[in-house]
Amino acid sequence: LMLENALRRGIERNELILHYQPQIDAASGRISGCEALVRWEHPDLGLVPPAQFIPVAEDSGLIVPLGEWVLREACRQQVRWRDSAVGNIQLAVNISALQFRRNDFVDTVARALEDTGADARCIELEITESALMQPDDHLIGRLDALCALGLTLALDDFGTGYSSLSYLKRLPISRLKIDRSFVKDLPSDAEDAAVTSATLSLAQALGLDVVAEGVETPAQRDYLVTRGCNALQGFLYSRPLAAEALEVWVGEFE
Ligand code: G
Ligand code: G
Ligand code: MN
Ligand code: NA
Repeated sequence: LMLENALRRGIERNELILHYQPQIDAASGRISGCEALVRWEHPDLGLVPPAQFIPVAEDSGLIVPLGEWVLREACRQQVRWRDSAVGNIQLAVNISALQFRRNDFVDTVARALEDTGADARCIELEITESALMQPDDHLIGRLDALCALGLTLALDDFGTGYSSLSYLKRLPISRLKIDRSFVKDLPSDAEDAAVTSATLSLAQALGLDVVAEGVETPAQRDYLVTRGCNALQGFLYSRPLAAEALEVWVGEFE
């Protein structure tokens, strides 16, 4: 409860910040986008990682205002960057199941786009596989409504749930994100290699792009790219960076 109250105050006092982790387009070798990852700059505790406060935010319902702030800040950053050297890159925003299941979610997203003037085509919402486990027509209608706003959808943590082929086919998603746990022991671990290869074949068959997270070594990258992975994210390129640091990184990487 102490952490919950501190977090509530932290949100009000503007103590949240976003860091951005670059995603590299496999074909061009250039930055194609970033994943926005929230951090909490606590006045006494310093930089608190999301693993320590996202669960609290989810249990308390604070994830709703927190998630709305994250979405709006990512939209504002898209606007700031599009006329800079960083350019019109895509920003991916994590959406919690609790946010997505609210009836006002599509309106909240529409207002964020409208108020900030962000280019919807440069905003991607990452929804976890587990949040879409049993998608009924109502939830699929909600996904369709989000797509109608012009943004794109990615299925996060792919492989950790139990997606079936028929289920994937019904979802209006553009990308799968291979969970970092499957990338970690590539290429030597036979099971992880099987899961990632199968995911890449499945995605190709369904016309979906794939981004792999947790890419740390050239061997992991080569394994993934050889099998058709479209984009790569991980410490091999960069850890998540504050906006100004990302600008410097882009200048040095190009
Ligand atoms: O940045 P880091 O790798 O420490 O993130 C840890 C976890 O916190 C990740 O699983 C990530 O999905 C989650 N996370 C980070 N930022 C957000 C956010 O803005 N919203 C939600 N719902 N989860 C986030
Ligand atoms: O939501 P998710 O946990 O998938 O978000 C990405 C998390 O993974 C962040 O906490 C980020 O700091 C972390 N991360 C990003 N790239 C790497 C990587 O290459 N290796 C490892 N071990 N962690 C990473
Ligand atoms: Mn994510
Ligand atoms: Na993830």
